[in-house]
Amino acid sequence: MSLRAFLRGVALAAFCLATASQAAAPRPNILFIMTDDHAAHAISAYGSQLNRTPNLDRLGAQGLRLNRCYAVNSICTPSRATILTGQYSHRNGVPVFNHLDPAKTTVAHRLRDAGYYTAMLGKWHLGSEPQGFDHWNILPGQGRYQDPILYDRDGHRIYQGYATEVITDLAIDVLKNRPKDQPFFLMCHHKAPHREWTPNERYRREFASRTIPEPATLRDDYAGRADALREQKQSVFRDLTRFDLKLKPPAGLSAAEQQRWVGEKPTEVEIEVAGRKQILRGEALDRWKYQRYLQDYLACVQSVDDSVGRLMDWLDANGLRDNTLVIYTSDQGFFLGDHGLYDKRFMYEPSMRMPFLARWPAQLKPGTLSDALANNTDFAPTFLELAGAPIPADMHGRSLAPLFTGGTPAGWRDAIYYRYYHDPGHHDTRAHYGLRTDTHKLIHYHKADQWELYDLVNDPDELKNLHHSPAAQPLVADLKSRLKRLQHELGDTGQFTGQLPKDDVDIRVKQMDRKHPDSQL
Ligand SMILES: [Ca+2]
Repeated sequence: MSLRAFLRGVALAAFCLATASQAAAPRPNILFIMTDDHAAHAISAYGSQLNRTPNLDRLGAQGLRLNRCYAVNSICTPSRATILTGQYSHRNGVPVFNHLDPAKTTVAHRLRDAGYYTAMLGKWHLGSEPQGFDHWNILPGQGRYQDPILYDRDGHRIYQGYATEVITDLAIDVLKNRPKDQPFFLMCHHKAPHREWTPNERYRREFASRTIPEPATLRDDYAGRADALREQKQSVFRDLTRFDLKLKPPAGLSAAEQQRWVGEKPTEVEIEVAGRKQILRGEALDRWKYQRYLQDYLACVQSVDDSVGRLMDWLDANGLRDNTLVIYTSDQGFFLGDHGLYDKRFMYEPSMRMPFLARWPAQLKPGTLSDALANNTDFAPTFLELAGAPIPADMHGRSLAPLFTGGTPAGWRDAIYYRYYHDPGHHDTRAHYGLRTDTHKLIHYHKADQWELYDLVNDPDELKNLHHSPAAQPLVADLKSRLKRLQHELGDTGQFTGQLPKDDVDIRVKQMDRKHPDSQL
């Protein structure tokens, strides 16, 4: 059966279910696995030069790999709100780290109404309690890597172990205990590999002895680019703290002094090599910082890869392989030393790009690839279409189901609008917006009124700003007019300033945080 015929069948079955309570056609279960800050270029299926991820590769090889999937506001909380609502930040009301209004209808409500069992596990980070889920058990705020606290409707408890493994165990428990007469929608959200990149002990040791290749743009001098690149505070060489680098405070400091010490950004570090002490400064320290950062980050990714393998194996062993759509993604990308950076927020490819791997043996052929421009507003409409539920008109995204046969369907979107708001925010990243087409990217840092234009075909690393090039002026004019048109179509009138609203976190979440100050929001 073709996907289109299948979807027609699903719609018919949903209609029958609604009218006569008859047995539904086999709508797919949906296991949505999302990590925090896992860049596509740290997955071997996406050509990583840094690590091997055999389970993620298996997931993609058995189904679909989207090569151009993007976050429309590349930061944790807004991306999560976008995924749940199918809307850009200016419509869902979560442009920065403010909370998702619990009165808002999300895709979870809609799937539950369509007959799905809905569950949410792990990192939530939306400042209010999950709504629309039959079951939820979440980390408060960022959560912690070791012995995480999770809480549900009834309270909280500490789970012994490493967060990625704990959340995987909980996901398997949910799958075991779910009602068997309903399809399921399970969001399994890991904390990893978010900063401060604490691996489990096995992978910490394994990666500590590795030398990770440096990216070509690690020492980018930002020549010809906007001031924002010089103003940011997410530089691998300059802004990693002793805490990030896992340096231990000297003996004899008080708790407050220890906290201050680990929060500082060291310009000199003493290490021990083969029993001999050595002081690192300058370029040697820069190289060492990059290695320490990537060793820990990639070691965290390795546990995520194991988790995906365990979940796929469990589905396979329990008769759920064929009709479960397993998706792997991350809330956005991340700079892995690219342009000298370690965070996200910017519209440059390493940060804006999301991995998107999916397996659904009943409908997706192994090795399916698509270069179509997809984004995180599309996820909710995709789930609804597969569930045979209507897609509300106020969702910005469109179902990705037409990409499930590979390639780019006729009439698909030809550009993605992006907007980052949080300014001043963490890492002093300037607010900006822009357009990403198949071949070019236009960025406007509107506060300073500085523009960048990149030719993504000939300059995929985004190093040559062509905005002022005379030859590019017809293209600049065309892209600016397309950008304006897209803002209008999406209804972005620029109403958000990017300031974090004060006290904008639900009171119960706040109380949880007071009880557990180590789980900062
Ligand atoms: Ca994130």
